[in-house]
Amino acid sequence: MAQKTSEKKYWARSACPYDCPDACGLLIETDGKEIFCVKGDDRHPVTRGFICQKMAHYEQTVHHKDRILYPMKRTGRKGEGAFVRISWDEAVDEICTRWKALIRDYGGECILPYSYAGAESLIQNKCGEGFFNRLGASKLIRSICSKAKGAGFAQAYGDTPGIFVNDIPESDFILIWGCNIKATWLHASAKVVEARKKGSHVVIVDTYETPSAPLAHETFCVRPGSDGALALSMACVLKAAGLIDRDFLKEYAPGFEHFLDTLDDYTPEWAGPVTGIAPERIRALALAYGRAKAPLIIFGSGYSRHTNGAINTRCISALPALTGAFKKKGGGYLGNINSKGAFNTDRLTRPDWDDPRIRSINMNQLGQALANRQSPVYSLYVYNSNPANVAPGQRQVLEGLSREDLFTVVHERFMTDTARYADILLPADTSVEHGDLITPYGSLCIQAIFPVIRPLGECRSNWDTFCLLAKGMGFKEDIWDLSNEDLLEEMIREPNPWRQQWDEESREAFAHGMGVVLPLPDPLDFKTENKKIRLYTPDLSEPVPAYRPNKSMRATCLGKNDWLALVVAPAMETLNTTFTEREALCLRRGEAALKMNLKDAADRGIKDGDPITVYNDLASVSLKAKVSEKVPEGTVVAEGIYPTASMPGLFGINALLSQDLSDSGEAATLSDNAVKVVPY
Ligand SMILES: Nc1nc2c(c(=O)[nH]1)N[C@H]1C(S)=C(S)[C@@H](COP(=O)(O)OP(=O)(O)OC[C@H]3O[C@@H](n4cnc5c(=O)[nH]c(N)nc54)[C@H](O)[C@@H]3O)O[C@H]1N2
Ligand SMILES: Nc1nc2c(c(=O)[nH]1)N[C@H]1C(S)=C(S)[C@@H](COP(=O)(O)OP(=O)(O)OC[C@H]3O[C@@H](n4cnc5c(=O)[nH]c(N)nc54)[C@H](O)[C@@H]3O)O[C@H]1N2
Ligand code: SF4
Ligand SMILES: [Mo]
Repeated sequence: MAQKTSEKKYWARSACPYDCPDACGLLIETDGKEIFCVKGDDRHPVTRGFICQKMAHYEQTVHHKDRILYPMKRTGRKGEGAFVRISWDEAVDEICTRWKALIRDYGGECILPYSYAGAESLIQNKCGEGFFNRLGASKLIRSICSKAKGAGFAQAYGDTPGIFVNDIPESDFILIWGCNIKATWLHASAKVVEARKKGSHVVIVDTYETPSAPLAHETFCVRPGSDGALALSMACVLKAAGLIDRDFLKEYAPGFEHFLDTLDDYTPEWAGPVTGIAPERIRALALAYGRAKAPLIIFGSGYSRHTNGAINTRCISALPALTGAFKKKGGGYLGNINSKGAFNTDRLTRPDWDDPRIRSINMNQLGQALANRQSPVYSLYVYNSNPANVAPGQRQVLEGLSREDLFTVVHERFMTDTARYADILLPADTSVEHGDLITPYGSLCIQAIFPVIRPLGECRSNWDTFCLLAKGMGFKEDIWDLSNEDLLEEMIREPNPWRQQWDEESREAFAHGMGVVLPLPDPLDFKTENKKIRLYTPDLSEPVPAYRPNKSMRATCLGKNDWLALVVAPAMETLNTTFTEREALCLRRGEAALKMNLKDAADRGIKDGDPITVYNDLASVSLKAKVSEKVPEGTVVAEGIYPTASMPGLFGINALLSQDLSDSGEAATLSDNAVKVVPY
């Protein structure tokens, strides 16, 4: 990096656009051409000047030697990664010529877009949906992350967001459920630390003792997917101890008696063997929760990535209703936030161009979709995602991506596993090279970001790329003439009822790129049709929250055979496969490993550090064993996602994950798989 004189440098305001609930405010040192240094924006109302290790050296990502800077065309085998540089004109011409022929011969449905939250910022995240609706392509059901949790919340609370993250310290009892909060929600974890200093009691419910464990007084390790049983058993204890707030329920949860009537069977003695937690601990947890003044549950999504993820969400989220926890500041729940309503996203997703006759394909079943010979996918366009690595059923995904008759286009910043399979590779820019809107899923603090530097090489934002492709396809609508920055300006200018509640000062601050908190809803204004919590919903197949065992529980059969329940969890140093270009972070993360209990390892003749084979009916994966008392018997944990080339065998951990979907929400069931483990 060239040395610049300090007079030419200045600090530009920005925010983190990655798939993380925090959406930290950033200050970027730049000369307008390069970025030199990144730090937290201390004027950001939520994230207040500190950021994680991943973004602390964002300049190393932006100016990484491996950035894809030009369009390229494949010269080698699919998957090999050999490409030659071409121009944008050639790239667009080739894509559009192929697509026009495919649409003529097979219809638009043979083209499939694939994207998730590589950029979580609103424009880059959503704009492809409008383009592909216009194209008449197959629709993608984007449910790899938290849609089971979303479906469970929708059934119980609608869009009720819960408390503001800055109010965590108001709670005197915090239950962190299925979330490695220190890794994945840094600023909520900082607030938990603050709460603890003020005397709050902190408990974690997870499948193993995560790196967040030191934040809590106690961790409860549940058998994967048994959370519904734990929650219902807590409810049973609350009822028996007279800790149910019936006045609250009468006012806010009509029909609640039907739910209360089912609770007596869920005793801690029943839940003990199901959850793996001793009955007396369940009883103590329930009593402490029920006696707290403002108990708070912080929801991750980990517990919901199971075949019973949605109903378990209903079970857990019933607890704050039973105790009337919403009445006290800091009480209730956190984890159902959506700030995207602050903008009109229709202009990005274009529901008016959506043809309901066109099929939808679930992103968690990409392998199956690419193997379907009845109505084949002949072209795949990937942006904002790395499905070769992150999607379940990796073996079938890679087989599909290898198909010679599949025309694959990948718009990427780095040579990911997926990019290696591209026929045409397009260069994507980073968040300092374009403007966008930051609408986090962890707080209601939104922000507009503006370009800090010009795009490097010939990189283009997602929006600018779709505009080029639209022109190549001959689309005539005026919208394709808007630049990324024009579109941003229009979206900021467009009136919106939520943002209109701001005073003039907030509006000004927002227009100037500051993070500004949206007006917070009244915690008792439940965002359902009748404004009530739904503990009893006769029109659902499960009218009240109930315990339904998940798939891995049935396979492992409560530890009676040698199957183990496989949980996939996030790594502290990386964000899914984002940031895996950063050598220092990867070194800190270490090699791919499977965490397993001492006894499970000994039973199989495995010692810490041994090479092992982990397998099921889907695939066989080579890993290192990390023997640890932090993982309970019967459960094994794989933290992080590793580039397949770095794995000792042919596949990564996702080859062991099935393409099964959750009970509601059509979500991934990433942590609901059983495996056998043997020495290599
Ligand atoms: N450093 C870092 N930050 C990230 C990410 C990352 O990969 N790394 N990922 C980002 C993404 S995509 C997301 S969605 C967010 C939020 O990610 P979330 O999924 O909401 O939260 P995590 O912290 O990943 O929660 C996963 C935890 O759930 C646990 N778990 C799995 N199954 C069960 C179960 O059955 N019961 C219970 N109680 N626990 C279970 C796992 O052991 C793990 O500790 O984080 C984002 N932030
Ligand atoms: N084993 C295992 N599997 C998992 C998970 C896990 O914890 N363990 N987590 C699951 C979860 S919660 C999720 S959300 C998914 C995440 O799956 P993905 O959303 O696919 O996440 P990433 O692997 O981070 O890939 C995002 C890609 O987008 C690219 N990108 C970033 N910005 C832009 C941009 O502006 N334009 C374009 N075109 N590309 C951009 C990045 O370079 C990166 O390669 O993975 C799921 N799979
Ligand atoms: S990844 Fe998350 S914690 Fe790190 S800077 Fe971005 S928003 Fe903040
Ligand atoms: Mo996610």
